[in-house]
Amino acid sequence: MDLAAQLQSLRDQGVAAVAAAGDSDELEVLRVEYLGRNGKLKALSKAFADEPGERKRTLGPILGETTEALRSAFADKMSALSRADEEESIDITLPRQQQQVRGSIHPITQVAAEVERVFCGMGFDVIDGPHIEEDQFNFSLLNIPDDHPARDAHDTFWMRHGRLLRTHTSAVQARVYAQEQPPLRKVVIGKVFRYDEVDATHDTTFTQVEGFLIDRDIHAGHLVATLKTTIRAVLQRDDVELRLRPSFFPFVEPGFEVDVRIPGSPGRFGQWVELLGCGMVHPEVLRAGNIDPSIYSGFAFGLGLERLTMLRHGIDDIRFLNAGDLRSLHQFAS
Ligand code: FA5
Repeated sequence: MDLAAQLQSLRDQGVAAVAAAGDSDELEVLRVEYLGRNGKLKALSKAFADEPGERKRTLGPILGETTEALRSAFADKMSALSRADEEESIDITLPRQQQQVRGSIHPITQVAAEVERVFCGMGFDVIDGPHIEEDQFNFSLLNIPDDHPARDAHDTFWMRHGRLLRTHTSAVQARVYAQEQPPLRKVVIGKVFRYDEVDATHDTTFTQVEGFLIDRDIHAGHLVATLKTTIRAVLQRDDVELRLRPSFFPFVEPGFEVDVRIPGSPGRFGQWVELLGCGMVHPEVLRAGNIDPSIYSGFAFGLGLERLTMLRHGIDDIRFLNAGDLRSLHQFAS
């Protein structure tokens, strides 16, 4: 076969082989075979060099075309293979990406923020206290000595060294009275723990809002006005009714329980619902904190935040709030 025919056949074979290459490894082997330093094209180029001058004029363009055809066949195949590699890196067998679920603020946290906002507006400081409390702050400094029957209503989880999970946020009152002198205006929002039977309005872990104000000439009118302002602002309605019932708490005198009702509301909230305990801080409690009750007086209250949240959103079972069911909680996303 003369050189022109050999070049022709090298071109056809090479272009076909390159087109059939399955991956870049196979292509590299072909590149060495055809275009390498000792490859087939090099061998024919040497044969071309041995041709006489006038044959070179005819064969030159054929050699050029063959070289060009092979090179561009390799270049095209190389880019086709790398495109395919990129496409393959998307694994269509993987499960589709989950839709991004946006979290939302828990309804209790939302109402807590609202309560804080209202109290800050009335000049109260927001403070905190420990969940694991000492007996003296939870009980004895609040006029509940060791043998007092009021302890029975506050059964809780006890730890060593007389520590307990606090049963009410009133413990923070005792802590503040032991450290600070009036005027005092504080609000505490935090978890409390009790051995209570769980039902639609009771849980064993719940949240209380404790507020207290100690100053000169403070009377029950200030207490009632503060409660009305707060409850109506948080529930965002002016028609909420409040009812005070005389009640006993060893750390206040007089003491009250406050029920609320939303007139015309269907179900539980059209009826009176107990929301909080309150009263004028007992002189013994002030004295235990070295605050002189002949100069200062004050009020305190402890409100169930879950119950306030239930009123705010018309939720009729407290267990809903801690059930962690996102489908229901998302209804209250703000
Ligand atoms: C107290 O805890 C007193 N420390 C409140 C207080 C503070 C009185 C300051 C006077 C002065 P009581 O046990 O009633 O009181 O609880 C207060 C409120 O917490 C209740 O009105 C209710 O709204 C809520 N609460 C009480 N027990 C539970 C419970 N098991 N689950 C959910 N909320 C509760």
